[in-house]
Amino acid sequence: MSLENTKVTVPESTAQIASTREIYQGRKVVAVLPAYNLEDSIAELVRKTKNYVDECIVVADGSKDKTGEAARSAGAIVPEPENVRGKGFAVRKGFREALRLNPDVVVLMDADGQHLPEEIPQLVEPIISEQVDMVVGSRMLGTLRTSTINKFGNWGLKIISFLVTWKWMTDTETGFRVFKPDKLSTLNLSSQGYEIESELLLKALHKGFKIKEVPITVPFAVPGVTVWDGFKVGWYKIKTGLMLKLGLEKA
Ligand SMILES: Nc1nc2c(ncn2[C@@H]2O[C@H](COP(=O)(O)OP(=O)(O)OP(=O)(O)O)[C@@H](O)[C@H]2O)c(=O)[nH]1
Ligand SMILES: [Mg+2]
Repeated sequence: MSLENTKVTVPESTAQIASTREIYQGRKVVAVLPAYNLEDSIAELVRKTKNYVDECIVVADGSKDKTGEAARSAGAIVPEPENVRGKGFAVRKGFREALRLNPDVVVLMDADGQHLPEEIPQLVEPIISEQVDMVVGSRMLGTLRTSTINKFGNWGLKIISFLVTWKWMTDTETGFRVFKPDKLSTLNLSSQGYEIESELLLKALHKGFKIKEVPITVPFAVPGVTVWDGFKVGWYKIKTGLMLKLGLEKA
């Protein structure tokens, strides 16, 4: 073998990753990824995500396949999965696990490939440089790829959110969000299913979090939520929005 062939070259992407991470200024960034039946793709996503965070927590609860094992062997922290379904349950469990690690920043990201790990730094940046409390990855400011019915549903949910909060957000249903841990830990969260996105936003707004929206790219559509899920989320927003206003629900 010639020396030429054994020469180690640093791939440009590695150098780029290192320079992107300079944005963190040494802060500890922990990601939480709820993952349901993703055993074929989760390892690759964990490897990519670990380029941009210090720890990657995969919550595989409810999965019928080997998502947890696959994530763990790729280097993720996987809290022992329970046989409980629901994105909200998984997200809350992931947050509890993340907060135990004393992070400076907590990233919440979908694990089905619809969120790009390489976009994590641009969502973390406002937490560090602008001292905001929560960053919301907006598919409407960036690129949204989902079914027409889901796009329609997203609009409806956005309008309901506006009516109950009187604050205009371009994307109220996104699952890509970044938090300051000391703020996140004050939220009283109890959602079991897809209402978790609404609960996080309604309660953060109610508590007066400083929030910034940043464009994100959704590279492809993956069937996830159903029309029925959309109705349940809409009803949750109306109910919780009013209860928060009347002081009957703790933010
Ligand atoms: N552990 C766990 N994760 C879940 C569960 N339900 C959804 N997830 C994960 O939560 C993330 C978002 O769920 P999706 O079903 O894709 O919902 P969505 O992206 O809001 O909906 P679409 O716009 O239709 O893709 C994905 O990473 C899922 O794997 C669940 O019951 N348990
Ligand atoms: Mg999805």
